[in-house]
Amino acid sequence: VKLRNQLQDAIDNHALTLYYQPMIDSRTGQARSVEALVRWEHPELGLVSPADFVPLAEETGQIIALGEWVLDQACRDMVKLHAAGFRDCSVGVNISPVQIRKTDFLATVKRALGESGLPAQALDLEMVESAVINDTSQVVDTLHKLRELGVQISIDDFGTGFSSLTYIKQMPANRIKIDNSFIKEVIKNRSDAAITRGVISMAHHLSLEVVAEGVETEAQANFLRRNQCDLLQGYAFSRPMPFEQLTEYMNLHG
Ligand code: G
Ligand code: G
Ligand code: MN
Ligand code: NA
Repeated sequence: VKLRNQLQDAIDNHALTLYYQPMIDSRTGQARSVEALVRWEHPELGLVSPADFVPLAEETGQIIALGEWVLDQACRDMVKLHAAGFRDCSVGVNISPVQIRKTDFLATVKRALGESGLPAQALDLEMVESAVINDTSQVVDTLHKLRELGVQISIDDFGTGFSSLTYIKQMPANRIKIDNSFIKEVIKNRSDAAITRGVISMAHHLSLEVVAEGVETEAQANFLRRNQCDLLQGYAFSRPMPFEQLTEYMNLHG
């Protein structure tokens, strides 16, 4: 209860902040997308990871207000980045299944785009496959309407959880993000290597782009480049950073 009240305070008083992690084009080496990752600047605990409060916020319903703040802030930041000259950069925003199931989600996204002035094409909603489990048709319908607006959709943590290849057929996605659990041992483990290559090939046959997450070493990056993975994200390139640092980073790598 205490954490729940504190989280409400944080949402109301903007004690939340967004960090950004670049995704690197494997061919050009340039950053052409960034993922927004929320952090809570807690007065006593310091910087709290979303892994420690997003599940709570999903239980209490606070994820709706939190998610709207994240979406608005990410759009505003990206408009600033575009104004600084990086107009081809898109922003990935993590969307909880709880958010996408709310009937006014489409209106929320439209409002965030309208108020910020960010082109829909520069917004990329990252969601896990399980978001479309259960009330499938209504969610899939919302996803199609988002795509019609020009918004991009990424399937996050691909290959984990209760995933099924049925969802990849139903979700009107542009991109797949291969979960970092496959990338971790991709050099050492033949199964992980085979799965990663297979997912890249399957995605390309479905006309989807592929992002590898959790790329920590040059050897992993080389493996992924060799196998035509489109975008690389991970500590090998950059840790998530505050927006002020992102502008500097983009001046060097954008
Ligand atoms: O960087 P990291 O520790 O930030 O993220 C931990 C987890 O929290 C990841 O699964 C990530 O997808 C999730 N996450 C990060 N930011 C957000 C957000 O703004 N909304 C939601 N729903 N999840 C987020
Ligand atoms: O679930 P999602 O893919 O949105 O979350 C991304 C998570 O991966 C975040 O917690 C982010 O901080 C973390 N992350 C980003 N790069 C790396 C990396 O190179 N290695 C590891 N272990 N985690 C990473
Ligand atoms: Mn993500
Ligand atoms: Na992931």
